[in-house]
Amino acid sequence: MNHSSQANTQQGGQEEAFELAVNLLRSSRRVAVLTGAGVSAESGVPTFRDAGGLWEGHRVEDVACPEAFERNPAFVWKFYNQRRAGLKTVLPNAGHHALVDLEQRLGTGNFTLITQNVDGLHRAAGSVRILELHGNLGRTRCTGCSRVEDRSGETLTDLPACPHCQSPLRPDIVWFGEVLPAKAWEEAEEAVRNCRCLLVVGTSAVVYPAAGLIYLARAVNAAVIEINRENTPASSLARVSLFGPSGQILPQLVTRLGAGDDA
Ligand code: BJW
Ligand code: ZN
Repeated sequence: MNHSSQANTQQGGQEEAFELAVNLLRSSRRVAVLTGAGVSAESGVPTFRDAGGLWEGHRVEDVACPEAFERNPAFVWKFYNQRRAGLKTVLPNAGHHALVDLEQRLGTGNFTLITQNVDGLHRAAGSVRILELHGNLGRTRCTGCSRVEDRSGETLTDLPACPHCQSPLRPDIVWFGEVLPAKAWEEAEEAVRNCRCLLVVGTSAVVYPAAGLIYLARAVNAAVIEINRENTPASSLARVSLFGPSGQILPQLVTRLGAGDDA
């Protein structure tokens, strides 16, 4: 694909980039969105790699894995319990709300929100068609009987046991080396295969297979629009890049999209 029409650099061109992004969205009946931790940053949820890529002194890849949980489940649960507690006080931001507006504008049948986030903020904002690729921190999964339960809002111990079979519980999230939930992944691939435009928001685009969806979009000739504070591996695949915090860029984009309605 020829990139001569690629718009915006960090130096300038934001106005032109908005215009192109609005035109691409207007001419796309089906839109898919891939979000990452950056979309929740303005809600106060920490991202993974912005703060030096460390997770309590370790690389996230070394700790967010089943081996770490087997080695020291209490240590891992302590970390996730802190994050679960943090989620009790966070609220969706203007970026999450703008994606709700976008879904309502396009109609849920033409819109799929694919998220790598485990914080549940898209649902809290009111998005309907959401595919959670990496699970949800509010849920637990039993390592014995495999039951998945919504325990959001509850305080769990650092070694919680299944109320049904007493086996250790784990967070219902996807660690490195684990497969993504099959249904969510299949539906994500299908949504991207069928979309005309993929909006990639607040992700470093380094974790696979999620990042592979951006390549899939290009393979089916869908236009990629990236919203991020900085360049990522997705930038070179994007038809247009909008630089800045998604809590500001997304509402501007969706407002501009609506502004043409009366014209
Ligand atoms: C803002 C902003 C603002 C900040 N506004 N923007 C090649 C192909 C396939 C797989 C692999 C491969 N190479 C390696 C793999 C394996 C691995 C992988 O991808 N590793 C890479 C790191 C190299 N993948 C896996 O293991 C996956 N499973 C798998 O492949 O299964 C198949 C298989 C199994 C067994 C054997 C063989 C194959 C599973 C991946 C699971 C990822 N899980 C995590 C942790 C979840 C639990 C938890 O929450 O603790 O998911 S890792 C972590 O990264 C989390 C995130 O969802 C994910 C992505 O991070 P994200 O969202 O992009 O956040 P950041 O922090 O990286 O970036 C934030 C961005 O926001 C930045 O760009 C900022 O600039 C921006 N930003 N403020 C806008 N206000
Ligand atoms: Zn159980």
